[in-house]
Amino acid sequence: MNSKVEKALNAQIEKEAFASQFYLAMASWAENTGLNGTAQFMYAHSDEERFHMLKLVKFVNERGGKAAIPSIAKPPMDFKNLEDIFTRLLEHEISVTASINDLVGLCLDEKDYTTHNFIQWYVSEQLEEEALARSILDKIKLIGNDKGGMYQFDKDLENSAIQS
Ligand code: OFO
Repeated sequence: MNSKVEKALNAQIEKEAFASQFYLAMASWAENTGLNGTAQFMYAHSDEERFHMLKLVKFVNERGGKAAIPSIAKPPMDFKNLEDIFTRLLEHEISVTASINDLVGLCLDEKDYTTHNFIQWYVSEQLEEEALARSILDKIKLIGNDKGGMYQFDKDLENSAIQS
């Protein structure tokens, strides 16, 4: 496999692994804060990011490259509130989208059309994840400090985590 593309895919493996840990830290914080719906949502999201990482690991190995399993930086343990965690989630997804876009550019520069094709799945996934994070943040902003609204929001997230 093209060594520049292999290096970039390995960097992406690390980013997906960190995203998984980061959302796991958010899940744990939410669980300890009594926000069970948010916790379920974040546990599920953390699993998804691990799946994104595994998909890359398998692709690199199948294409004759060597997937590097990274050590992962410790994510924060404490968050301020719901708005804080979803703002951070959106910011993180935006940074992941930027690195996916860089990967697309690199594949084109290196004429690696197979990886280019593979990475399109991540392009669509990022689009969905950013849209979801934005719509959740909009709701949180609407609710403001209304406790009843917050309770309902958390319940709704629990249902969406169960369905997804
Ligand atoms: Fe949502 O980050 Fe993976 O791709």
